[in-house]
Amino acid sequence: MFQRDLETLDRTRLEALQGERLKKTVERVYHLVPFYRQQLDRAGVKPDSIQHVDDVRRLPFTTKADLREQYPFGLFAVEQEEVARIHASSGTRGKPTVVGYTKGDLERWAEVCARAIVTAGGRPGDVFHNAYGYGLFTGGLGMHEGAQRLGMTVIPVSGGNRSRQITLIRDFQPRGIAGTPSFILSLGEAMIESGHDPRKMKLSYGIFGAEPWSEAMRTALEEMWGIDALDIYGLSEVIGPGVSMECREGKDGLHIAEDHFLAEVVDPETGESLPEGEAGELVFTSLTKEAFPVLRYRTGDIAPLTRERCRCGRTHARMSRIKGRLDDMLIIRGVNIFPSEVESVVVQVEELSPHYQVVLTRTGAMDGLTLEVEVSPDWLDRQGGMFDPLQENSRRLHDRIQGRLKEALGISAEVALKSPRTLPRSEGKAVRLVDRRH
Ligand code: DLL
Repeated sequence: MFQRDLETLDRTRLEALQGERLKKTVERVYHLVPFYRQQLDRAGVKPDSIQHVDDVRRLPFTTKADLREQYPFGLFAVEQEEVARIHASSGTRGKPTVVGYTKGDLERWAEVCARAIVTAGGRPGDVFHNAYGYGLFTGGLGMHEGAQRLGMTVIPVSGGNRSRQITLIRDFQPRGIAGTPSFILSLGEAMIESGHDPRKMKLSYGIFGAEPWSEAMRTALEEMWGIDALDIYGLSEVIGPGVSMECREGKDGLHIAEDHFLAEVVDPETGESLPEGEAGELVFTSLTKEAFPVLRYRTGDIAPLTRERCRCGRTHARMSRIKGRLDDMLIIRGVNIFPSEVESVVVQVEELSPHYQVVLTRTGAMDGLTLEVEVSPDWLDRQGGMFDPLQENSRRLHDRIQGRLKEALGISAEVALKSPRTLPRSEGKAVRLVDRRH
């Protein structure tokens, strides 16, 4: 472990530490951020009434909309001169959200990322291929500084340019690789196409996140690369990558860095706290941030939490793999569906490549769903090399997938089989959902 004392702190002491830090955070934002003072006053919460970690439940929520309204620097708790770095979300769903870090924040961020890398099996001295995008996105620089802090040899390759990445992996033989699961999958595919075997590289572990992915995708990535594939979670508003990380020993949920981030799960509709083990919206309160503290930030991400002891010895609570984002949840004829549930079906059908998009359509007043997915090059070769959707084997495959989707999701979805390499490949976060209703 990178910080054994902190990562295995017994829960009574951990909660006492969280309580202390929570109190300081609330005091800090009350005095330094007018928005939070107003929110706390409105909720009738006096900072000195915060005594215990459970008092977090009395605090008002903060939402993405609040962040947008305070664009760009309204929620910063330090003067601009003290902000050492700015990151921002891409703003694909509206105005970008901007976050800031003091020097101290950057150090703590590097620490939680170093922790995460060790949790995945990384060691000082490893060559580390970092294929998260560098720039305003937190993935590249966040993991970079964590790896550096750990004492690794970092390759800051960023996303994109597959052929260059393949050369670097072959020449430098990294032990660890990091990137979005969809990009690393397409990288492996490109490597195989260029006549090289990803399994023959020295890679031993992969740190994959920044987008939802499934257990079936884990198996596919592990088999493709001959590695252990581990899940990392985070969001810019809370810090970036390093909020939680799955351990190599357990591969069963992601340990939250609870000494820095206080996690809750609430009912997305009512905001009520949910009991341990029940899936709901993750909510985080930062406990050590200076420039951009957040109180009860509603992530929109759906997962349950558990405090059950993990075999790796870490005492920090675990969240499960993220099922999906609330904004990506589809309601088709009354049934709730996340694109990641579709992925589980796709990855398990041998005749398909794990490249897919879920397309929302509307006929009249009815919403419908079409799965666009590529057939695998191997399967196509066996059919004679030309893809013909009307050919009997194609039709049979089509019907089989439709049946599986119905079983797995409980609704009838359209299936559109595609030739290999016709759907867009991701350079970073994959676009799984395409809305063609309008
Ligand atoms: O994606 C931070 C990050 C970088 C995490 C690298 C992991 C690795 P944002 O761009 O602000 O930050 O996007 C945050 O991405 O609210 C989730 O919806 C989604 N997300 C992040 N990690 C995972 C994951 C980074 N492991 C948003 N599984 C979050 C599922 C994830 N979704």
